[in-house]
Amino acid sequence: MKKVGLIIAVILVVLMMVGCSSATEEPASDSAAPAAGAEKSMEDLVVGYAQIGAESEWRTANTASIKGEAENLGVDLKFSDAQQKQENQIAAIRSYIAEDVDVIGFSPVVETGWETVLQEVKDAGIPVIMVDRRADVPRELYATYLGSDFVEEGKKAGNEMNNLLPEGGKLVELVGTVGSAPANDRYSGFRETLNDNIEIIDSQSGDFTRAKGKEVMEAFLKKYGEEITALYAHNDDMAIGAIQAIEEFGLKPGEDIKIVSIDAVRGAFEAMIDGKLNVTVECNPLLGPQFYELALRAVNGEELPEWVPSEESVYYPDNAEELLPERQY
Ligand code: GYE
Repeated sequence: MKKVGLIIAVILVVLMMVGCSSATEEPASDSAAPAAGAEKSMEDLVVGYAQIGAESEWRTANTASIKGEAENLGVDLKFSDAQQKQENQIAAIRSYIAEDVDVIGFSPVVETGWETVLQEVKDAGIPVIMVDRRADVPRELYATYLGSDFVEEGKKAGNEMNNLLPEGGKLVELVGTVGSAPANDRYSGFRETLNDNIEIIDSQSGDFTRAKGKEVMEAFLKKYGEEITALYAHNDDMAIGAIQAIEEFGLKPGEDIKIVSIDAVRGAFEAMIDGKLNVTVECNPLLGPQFYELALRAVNGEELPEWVPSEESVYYPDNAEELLPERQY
């Protein structure tokens, strides 16, 4: 037995030496990179994209950017809509592994529960780019994350609320999809900057949709009535749904109840022009161009940063009318 072991060890050492010497003949490059001259271009790329759903104006703009840019660049895009369900996204990712795409992009609907499928993607040698939302997974399971600083957005929303309610007040909160990165971070960022004289009297999920936002706001109004002086909504769609509920209740949104939301979609600009929304904090959905650039770099073996943040601003009613025509989403 000892002899067999020795022979195997010798064979292994010889194999390793052969491996090393042939590696030194090649140009110095990352072992995952294709050999020089074999670099892929945009037209070669086959991309699998597991989208969350179509829950908001933001998401519609995001999908249009991902699809539109694939067409512009000549990328072969396989696109799926998971209707806000994690299991559908996991199934889509598995189908992209089976199709052996070059790269997979996805926006994890919630932060947890992705290790198993992302390990399968890694084992298949396919780079993964998380777009818009992040998953809570070890660094080696993804190439990069492209998206917003949701904590920062929450902090900005808190500051804006402080400006609107210098004397303090009673606030209700419409939280995004439970367990999603933007809901978690917009929740905590807001609390970091909000003044102590503003009391958060209730906080419930509206799942980032107009319909749910309206329904939950109706329940808040039924419970607290005119006690409510402010609303913080984690996205514009929920705020727009809530505005309807407030009007139906007989109060004036933007006046009786001050409203701050996030995204800066066209619907928010229209609401600001009508005086029904006080502030919207921008979250940029036009991630297509940056996504394909990163995808190509990942496929060609480049090491990418852990996070590529998108640039964002804050908008007010004063110049909403002037800015609306320039808005792309
Ligand atoms: O704010 C919301 C959407 O993940 C940043 O998802 C995105 C959020 C966006 O449904 O409108």
